[in-house]
Amino acid sequence: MTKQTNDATPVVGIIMGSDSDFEIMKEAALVLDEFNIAYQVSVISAHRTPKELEQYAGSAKERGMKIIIAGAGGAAHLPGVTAALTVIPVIGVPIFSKKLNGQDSLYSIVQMPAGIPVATVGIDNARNAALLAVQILALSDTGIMKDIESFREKLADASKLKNKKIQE
Ligand code: RP5
Repeated sequence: MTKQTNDATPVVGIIMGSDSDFEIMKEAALVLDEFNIAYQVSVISAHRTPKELEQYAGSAKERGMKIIIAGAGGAAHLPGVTAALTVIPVIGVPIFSKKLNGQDSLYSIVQMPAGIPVATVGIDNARNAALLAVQILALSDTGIMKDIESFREKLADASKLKNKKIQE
């Protein structure tokens, strides 16, 4: 399954090992929508469709992609194998698993060998993965930088408001 959200060349690839990961991974897409960043969503598995992954990750840079967000659960090799096949940054999202509560996913993604990093967020935290992607893109785009700065201001204001309510 591949879904491209708009006509612009996708700069972020959102991939996941199974369509069962979609409920979590769609959070990343929603964040990128908020920041008007073009992305492509695909289900690709390191185990079930390794040749497709090789093709996808191997051509990502040439296709204009700048960051890949990869979510997987259990024996979660997708982010690591993707990182091995490309030099663009890969952000891994460990997906909650029924048997080991996502700890298997987290450890599989975070324990990469030296030389092939995967920036790993918390279990099911696809939202943070997308925000990190936005921050990386902001380094070379002043418009995105302004947007992320204003997002942070709103976050701080909301927190101050909650604090005020507690004090009252
Ligand atoms: C992983 O196995 C996927 O990323 C998913 O989190 C998990 C279970 O996949 P399904 O059996 O639901 O397809 O590869």
